Amino acid sequence: SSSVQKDWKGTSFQDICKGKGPWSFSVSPINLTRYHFILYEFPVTLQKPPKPYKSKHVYLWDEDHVRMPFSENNLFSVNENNTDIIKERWKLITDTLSVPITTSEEFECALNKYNSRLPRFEALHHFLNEEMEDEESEIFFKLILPKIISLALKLPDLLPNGIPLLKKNQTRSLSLSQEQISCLLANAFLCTFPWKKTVASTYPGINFISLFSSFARPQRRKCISEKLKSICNYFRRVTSNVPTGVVTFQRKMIPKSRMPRWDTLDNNLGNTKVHISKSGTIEGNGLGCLQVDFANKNIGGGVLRYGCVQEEIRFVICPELIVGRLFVEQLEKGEAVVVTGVERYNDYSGYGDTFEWAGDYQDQTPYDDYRRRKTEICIIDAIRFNKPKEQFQCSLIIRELNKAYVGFHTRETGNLAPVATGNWGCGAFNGSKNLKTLIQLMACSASGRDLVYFTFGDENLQENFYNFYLFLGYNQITIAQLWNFLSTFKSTNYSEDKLYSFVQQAYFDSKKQPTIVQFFGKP
Ligand code: AR6
Repeated sequence: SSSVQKDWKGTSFQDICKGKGPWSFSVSPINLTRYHFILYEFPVTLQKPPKPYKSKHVYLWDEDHVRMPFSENNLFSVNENNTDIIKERWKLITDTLSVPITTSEEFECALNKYNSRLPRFEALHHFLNEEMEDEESEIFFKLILPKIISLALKLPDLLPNGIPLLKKNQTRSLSLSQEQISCLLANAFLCTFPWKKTVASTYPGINFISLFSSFARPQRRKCISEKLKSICNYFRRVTSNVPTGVVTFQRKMIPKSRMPRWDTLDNNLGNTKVHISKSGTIEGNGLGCLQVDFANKNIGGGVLRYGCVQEEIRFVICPELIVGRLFVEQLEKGEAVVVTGVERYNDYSGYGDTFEWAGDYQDQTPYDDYRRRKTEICIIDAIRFNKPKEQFQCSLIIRELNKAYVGFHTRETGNLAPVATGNWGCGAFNGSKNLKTLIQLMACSASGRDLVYFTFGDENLQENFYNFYLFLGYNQITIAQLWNFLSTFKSTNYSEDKLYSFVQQAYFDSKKQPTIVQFFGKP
């Protein structure tokens, strides 16, 4: 057989897609309900960008909505002739940005006219003055920046009614057009969002201040330059050709009382199909799947700083994800966000310190009936662990099971896309790969999805996880049984990387018991 050359184990990707290709899975609909906010005129029929929705209900400055830069409540105090004068900040912003900006010093100066106490833009200066060739930086100031500015200033026309916040403990969806997103990101680039005091600290924050000012070590400066190249490419693209699609952010919450009882579920784990691949990436090879983002509870994590691992890279190649930092409040346990429809604009190479922008990327993903790209991203934040054995506490295993479940579960039934994932929580967050493979397999099984797992080059994991999966299937082990074994692991002397052997041993030991009971009879 050809299995010698295969770099995957289990069911082929084609068969996981039931032979119908990756774009045949069901999508969650966009319906006008009180739980789904749609910020453009719905439904969309045109090939043109959807029109912004306008109504008489305008919410630009309150607890339940994003504080909009153009709200008349957005005031700023400026000192003129030694007296403090209160000005409308949007007026100040439009006045300031109508004057041409030709150097990065001028850019910093301009932003200081409507922001107080900004840090120095060391990283941006480095990027524009040292990393970029003179002609590239000329292109930036002559062609790209003016377009970013005029896009940003369209904000009152593109989002006239404001933006509802996706708050803690609520299941709510928000759909925006890609054009509206581009305008919000242009404002983030120009740091126009009011952020001090007015913006609660439970939101990740979207102004690019920290990206422009993170100086630190040269290695990190490099990574920020690569991020800025990607962001500039995104703005170049969306300002030369307005994208016509839409994107949905769905915040999902399942209360504890409605979470699965992991100790009673009798789903057979062998019934979940798995495709385990040592090569490939979630975003590159998990086409059409529910693609997991290894997130921070502040979505995007360090994307606007020097962070440069899985989540940050994903946000940089698909910059529309960054807009979520404006309205997605910090994730709690039992909460996840699913984003549908973002486009990929950038190619990349490397990872972490070696991350580099590798040019423009033309996304070929087809649209769904609602004009979203058929790309679904499941944002779930694992727990960060310090000591390896910590994570085997029952309450923490349950926390991670519930987190994955809320991300994977949907009310839709049948034809669900498989989950495309990998070593969730096992890099920056120090989790155990062996445990996280099983947690994600159990969550897939409970939510009726197959599993596509990228081990990111870990050959042993591909081998061992697959063999363990075969063991589960062969012995018809259920979620509840596996849960019981996992819950006893913490009190053993096994080291964390011997989890699979421990469970196998425990299973065989448990099989021996009935024989002993039969032999001695019941007391
Ligand atoms: N596809 C598949 N697997 C990948 C990919 C990819 N594109 N990229 C990385 N991996 P990590 P965490 C594998 O550290 O531990 C961020 O700052 C690779 O084996 O990004 O959950 C967030 O904002 C890698 O070691 O996720 C959080 O703050 C492993 O996945 C924090 O990191 C874990 O990737 C989350 O850390």
